[in-house]
Amino acid sequence: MDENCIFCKIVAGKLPSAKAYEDDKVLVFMNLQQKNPGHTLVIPKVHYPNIYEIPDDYVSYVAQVGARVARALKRQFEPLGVNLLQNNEPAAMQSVFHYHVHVIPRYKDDDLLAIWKASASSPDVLNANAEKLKAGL
Ligand code: DGP
Repeated sequence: MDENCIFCKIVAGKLPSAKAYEDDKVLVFMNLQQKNPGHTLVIPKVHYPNIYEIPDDYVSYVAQVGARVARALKRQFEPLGVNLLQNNEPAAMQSVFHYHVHVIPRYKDDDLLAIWKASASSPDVLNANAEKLKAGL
């Protein structure tokens, strides 16, 4: 637990949250700003700041619960789509530095997450970037 972390305080019950699920490893609760109705956060109960620090098996478990949440949101809220979004560092829109996955119901023209407007890159660029990544895996 990080005593300055807002999500650790939610896990500890020191701050209120609208919980939908919890077990010994994760907590699922409503995001404060409901970008669309049902906008949910899945967090590990242990404090890890971001994807760089959380262990692989914990990432897997949070992802499994995220998948369950996505299917349940689809059934219960009947959105046209669902995004799972995980931000790391301020440049990537992270504002709370406790690992979390957003699960966001989506609707046509809801104007959220208007990203990936870039045009297609050349095969040379794609191959060079794949090689650069490969060297680090
Ligand atoms: P991110 O940008 O990925 O770090 O998103 C963090 C989200 O956390 C942000 O959309 C709002 C949400 N949030 C911040 N403080 C609280 C809180 O006290 N309660 C709840 N439920 N959500 C919070």
